Amino acid sequence: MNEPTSPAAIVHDAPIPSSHGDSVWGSDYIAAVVRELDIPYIALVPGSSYRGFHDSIVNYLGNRAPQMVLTIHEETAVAIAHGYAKASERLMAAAVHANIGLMRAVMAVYNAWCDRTPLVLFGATGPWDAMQRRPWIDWIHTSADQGALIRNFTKWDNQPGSPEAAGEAILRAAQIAMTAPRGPVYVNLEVAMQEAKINALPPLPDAARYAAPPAVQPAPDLVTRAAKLLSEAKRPVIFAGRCSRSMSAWDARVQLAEKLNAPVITNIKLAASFPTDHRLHAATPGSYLAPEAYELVAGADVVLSLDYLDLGSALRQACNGTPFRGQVIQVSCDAHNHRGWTMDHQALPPVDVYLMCETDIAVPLLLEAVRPRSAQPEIPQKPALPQPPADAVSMRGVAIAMAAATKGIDVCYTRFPLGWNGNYTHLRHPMDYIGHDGGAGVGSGPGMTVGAGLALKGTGRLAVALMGDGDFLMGNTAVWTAAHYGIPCLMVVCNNRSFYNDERHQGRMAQSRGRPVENRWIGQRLDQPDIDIAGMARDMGAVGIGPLTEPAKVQAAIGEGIAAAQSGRPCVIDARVLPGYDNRG
Ligand SMILES: Cc1ncc(C[n+]2csc(CCOP(=O)(O)OP(=O)(O)O)c2C)c(N)n1
Ligand SMILES: [Mg+2]
Repeated sequence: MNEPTSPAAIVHDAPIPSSHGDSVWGSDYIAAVVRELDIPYIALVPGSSYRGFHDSIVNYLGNRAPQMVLTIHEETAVAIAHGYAKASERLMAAAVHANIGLMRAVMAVYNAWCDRTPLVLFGATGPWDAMQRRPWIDWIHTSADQGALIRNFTKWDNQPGSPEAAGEAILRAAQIAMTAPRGPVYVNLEVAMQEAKINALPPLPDAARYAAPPAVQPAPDLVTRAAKLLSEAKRPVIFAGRCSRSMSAWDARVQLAEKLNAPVITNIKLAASFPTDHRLHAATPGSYLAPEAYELVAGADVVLSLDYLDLGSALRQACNGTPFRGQVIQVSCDAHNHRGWTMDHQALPPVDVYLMCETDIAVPLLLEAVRPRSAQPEIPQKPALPQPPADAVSMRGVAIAMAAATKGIDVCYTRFPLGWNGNYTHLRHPMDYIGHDGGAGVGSGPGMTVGAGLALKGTGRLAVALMGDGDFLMGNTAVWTAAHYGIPCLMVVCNNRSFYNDERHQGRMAQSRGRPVENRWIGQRLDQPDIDIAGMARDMGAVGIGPLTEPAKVQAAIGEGIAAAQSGRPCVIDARVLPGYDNRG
């Protein structure tokens, strides 16, 4: 699954053939340009602001390339495109209606932005010419500068004034989205422009001439300097951050770590970047630097960051707030996306050698240039894993059951719940895990899982999510989309019947203020009545299993869920886990 593959067929909502005659409309040209870009799917919630574009996809393109993927929430539409891109490294599109549809999509766009994931979002606005507006509705669904809603966290947006300009805008949008650091872009199609009859289809562009540029290469003298530092280091440490899903790039990272005998630290918010059971994998993958790695990092004389997430804070954390004294080699082009509205650039790390390129490009050059180091590092001991309770379902119990039920099966994890211990699952392949959602916007789990399932259909690898009940419930209607199109995926809901993360916050707040910790559940618990998550899944056409309350039944249930998903049906398992986190104190 390293190279782009042709998408496997999903259930096709096939239109009856439409005879085009001689008449064409603006949106026909727009749809035809989208087809040139080889965007396989467009996830959407419909709306009259883009009824012209919608008609062109169905009746001009025949609902193929792109094929519509209907969703019930705009956040889901964008999350599907986000998950699809993460699992395939291909561009997918989404479409949302007017200003209101865009308002619904906003959080998912922010997630994709923070996650440096490309997608093209199409939107529309009512007629800009006030004389053409229908009473009432066109007035409330027309905004000046609609793109402003998401401009602070998109790479580019545009409201083209003609079909030809829209064609150019779409080419530019795709090019920018796919240029590293990647991200979402927005093209807003004004309704009258879509619906205007045009005399003839303008010539279609040769999309290959508008592709993203080749990856930037680092200056050779910087590679030499970085290699010298690493070769001569006494205690080097590698932070493996944002990397691609390529197997050859994965192998090069492993070879570099082995040649240098350098410990490697990974982050659970990011996709798999290094085998977690390798002798050099140094610490529990978490959202924050694991305490067992503090000494290792604080004592490092050279740190190599492969576009690590929040390197600055990890170094500060390790050094207990004092300045990090080693040399830092940063491989990252992320600063091209750093702007003022959101602080998603994270803390500013000190850097001595800065290779401003993608990690996949720098690693093979460094591998070639470094001298082998034979000194064996001292790898910190990862904490022992807890025993699961025998009388109740727990996150630990689910992890053990999952490992047993997936033995010999290629799985792509699309989500781990917040309380997951990074040592519960070994990641041994770049496709074993696509990372979190980037913006920590709860509710992205189901949509991203369905998007990954769509990308993985027919590849032999199954999209599997372990997610919180809050995450599932906020984005649950993605299950219907998966059921409708026959998209294989398994969602195991670690259902503690609470927004438990925030119970912990309320507990700490109460403690610090000397107030009753016992009240921390108020305004947090999702019980009385308990929500029948498996029933919800069944009602949307998926296989629903549970609620599971007996530990002995979890493994068989997961096995059943995998079999259902492998047969093309999405499955949701409601595992009633005890509240509690296994990754933090
Ligand atoms: C859109 C959004 N709203 C609120 C939050 C704050 N928040 C962070 S975690 C969390 C609870 C998530 O619940 P669940 O998925 O069940 O996981 P649990 O906390 O129970 O482990 C909330 C509400 C958020 N991150 N995103
Ligand atoms: Mg919960």
